[in-house]
Amino acid sequence: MKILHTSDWHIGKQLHKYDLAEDLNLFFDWLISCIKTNEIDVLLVSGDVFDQANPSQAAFKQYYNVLRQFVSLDCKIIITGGNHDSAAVLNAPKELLNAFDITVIGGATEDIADMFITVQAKEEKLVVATIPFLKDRDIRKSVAGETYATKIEQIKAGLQTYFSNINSYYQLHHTDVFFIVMGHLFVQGSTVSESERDIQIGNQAGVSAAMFQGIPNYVALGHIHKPQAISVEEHIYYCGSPISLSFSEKKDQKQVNILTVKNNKIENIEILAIPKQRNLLAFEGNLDEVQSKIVSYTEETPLPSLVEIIVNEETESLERRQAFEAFISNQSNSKLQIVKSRLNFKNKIRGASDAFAVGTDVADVTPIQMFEKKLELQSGLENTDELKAAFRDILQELNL
Ligand SMILES: [Mn+2]
Repeated sequence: MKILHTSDWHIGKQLHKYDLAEDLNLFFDWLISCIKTNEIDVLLVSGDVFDQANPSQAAFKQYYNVLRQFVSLDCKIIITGGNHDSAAVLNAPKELLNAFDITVIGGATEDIADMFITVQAKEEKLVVATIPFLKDRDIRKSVAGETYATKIEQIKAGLQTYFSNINSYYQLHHTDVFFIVMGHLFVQGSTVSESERDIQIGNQAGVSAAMFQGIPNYVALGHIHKPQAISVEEHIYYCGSPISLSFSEKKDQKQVNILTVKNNKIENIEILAIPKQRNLLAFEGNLDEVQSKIVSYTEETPLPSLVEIIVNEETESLERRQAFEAFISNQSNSKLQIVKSRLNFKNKIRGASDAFAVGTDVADVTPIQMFEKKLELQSGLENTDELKAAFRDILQELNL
C-alpha cells in the first residue's frame, strides 16, 4: 500500500498581495500525475487546506476543482483542518464528499472514535487517527485569572493527554493494525518560517515528539512549512507546504512524502521533490545596484520570479524617493515581479522625529514607532514604559 503525505496548501494565499493560485494549480497537476504514476492508495492532507477561515469564491473553486479530479483516481482521500481553516467551512460539504470517498475532519470530534478511519488496499490494512488542529477548548479547561505561564503548561499537558488517549484508543480497538497519526501542531525541535500563524499563544506551547510514545508507525504532521523529519527513527515528519508561502522559505526544497507499507511494516519512505515553479528572491543595495540586478535578471522559470527589494540610500531627498517610486512602477522585466519594496535612508531629514520625516511612507514606520509617536503627542502620561512593554506584548502575540 502506498500513502502520500502533504499539508499546508493554503489555497487563497497571497504573498504581499500577489496571488499564488497559479503556483498551486501547477502543484495540483503535478500531484495528480504523481498519484497516478506511483499508484498511491491513500492521500493524507494534514491541515491548512485554505489560507483563510472564510475562503474567497475563487479559493473554493480551486479546492472543488482539485477534489473533482481526485474522484476519478482510485485513491482514498483524507483531509483534516488546520489552524487557518474554519472547521465549519471544511465540514459543510462533508456528507457530499463522503459519497466520493473523500473524508473530511474539519475539527476535533466529541468522541475520539469518530476520528479513527480504517482503509484497506492491496491486502494491507491501515488505521488513521485523523487529528485536526486542536483548539484550546478541545484540550483544556480555562481558569479565570490564570497566568500566562500556567496557561502554556496546561496546553502542553492537555496535548499530551489528548494524544495519549488517541494511542490508548488505538491499542484497545485496532492493535497490530498499521497505525498513522495525523496532526496539525507545533512539535518542538522543528524549524519555523515567517508564514506559520502562531498557534496556541506562540510556539512556546510546542510539545516534544516523545508525546507520541513511539506507538504510531508514522506521524503525518502539518503546520510547519519547512519540510523536516522530527524523528527519523519514529517516522515523525512534517512534509511542509508544497509551495513557498513567504520569503523566508525561498531556499526550501518543497516535497511530498510517499510511504510504502508492506506486510504491516514501513518498507520505504520516499521524499519526493516538487518541481520549483518560480524563484523567490531578495535584492538589496543602493538604487543603481538594485536596478541593475533587476534589469539583468534572466532566469527562466514556469512562473515569473517574485522579488523583494531593499534599497539603501545615503541622504534623504524627494528626488531619490521619486526615482525609487518611478523605478518600481516602470519595472518591465517580464521574468520577475516586484512584490515587496523598501526604501531606507542613512541620513534622514531632521526636524520631526526620525521615523516621521517629511515624505515618509507610512509603510516604513513600524507599529512600535507609531505607538511611541502617539504617546509623545498624548500629554500627561506617566507610565509610558509600561504601556510600551504592553504594546510590544500585544504585537508579539499577534505575530506582527
Ligand atoms: Mn500552515
